[in-house]
Amino acid sequence: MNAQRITTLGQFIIERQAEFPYSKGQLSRLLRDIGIASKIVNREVNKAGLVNILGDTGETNIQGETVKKLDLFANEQFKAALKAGGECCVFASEEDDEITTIEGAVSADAKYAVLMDPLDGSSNIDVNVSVGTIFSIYRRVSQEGPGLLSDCLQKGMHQVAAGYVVYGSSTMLVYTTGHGVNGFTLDPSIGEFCLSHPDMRIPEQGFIYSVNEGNYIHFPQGIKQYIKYCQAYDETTSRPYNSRYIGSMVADFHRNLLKGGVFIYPATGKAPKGKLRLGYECNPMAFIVEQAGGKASDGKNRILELESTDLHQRTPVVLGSRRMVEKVESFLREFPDPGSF
Ligand code: P6P
Repeated sequence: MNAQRITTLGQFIIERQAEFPYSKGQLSRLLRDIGIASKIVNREVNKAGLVNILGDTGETNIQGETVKKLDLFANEQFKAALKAGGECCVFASEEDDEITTIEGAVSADAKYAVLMDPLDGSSNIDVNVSVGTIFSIYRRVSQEGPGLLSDCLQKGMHQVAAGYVVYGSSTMLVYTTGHGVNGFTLDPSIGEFCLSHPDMRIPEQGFIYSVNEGNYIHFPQGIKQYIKYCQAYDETTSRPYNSRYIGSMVADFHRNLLKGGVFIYPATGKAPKGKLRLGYECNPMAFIVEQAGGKASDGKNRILELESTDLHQRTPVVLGSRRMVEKVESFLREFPDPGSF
């Protein structure tokens, strides 16, 4: 019996190297570095209950959120991998108030800026629900030497690569370099991410909506109306839809990418500009979903065209199956809130 051909992440990256005619392999090496760090983080996530990295550090990050020990561990792992890899000149993270400039010889010709949410959905860590890592990669715009904040504050349309790792029933790494989306599942027996989901496409229409309905009272009128639309009975459009919300963006996004669906985090009373961050959550996921045939907006404007003015800037977000995002946008137009969007 022919052994099924296994394509590891490393092999795939090298095979696709030709997509970057001007690159001498730096982006490939950068993606490899992220893949390696993900495997280390995965090892700790999978035994979080067994070692003393559960629970809180007692610190809070710039978001005012309690920092879980695994958050800190993941942040340090990715930062160390990027520093050692030598291809990254500046690193920005949900866990760090400011950018980390990477200096010294290794970054003499490092030409990439990396933005990252090292462990998204961390509130789920202690209850054994899937969490994830999200990364976004830009070519630097500053000239040379250590990277600058301006390298991290670029429009999402200028990303050269984006991806996520979902630490769930299996661990998967999904990424794009602007030539489609490919998914790799970690095979623990060989310690390699193996190509399992080539050329991923999100269904144009799905039947899952993902939103924290606990915030319903604070939602814009158009979002309230859309939720009622999803819950109404209509056989011709297979409604009511299923409501699925894990509270971990990577897990919610990944399910919707595979099955079709729409993820919505609108402006709320507690988060008047939305909760999710443009730089290291919405832009990378928007790049991926568009490359998979879907759509991503703030309810009106394309996410990838939003101006990035602050490292931890928040935005409302609607992303997933193209027709579902367009339906949400139509409700927001039909039921405008004064001053929203
Ligand atoms: P809420 C996790 O903290 C996160 O940043 C995303 O992963 C997730 O989608 C969202 O916040 C959940 O927020 O307010 O619904 O608990």
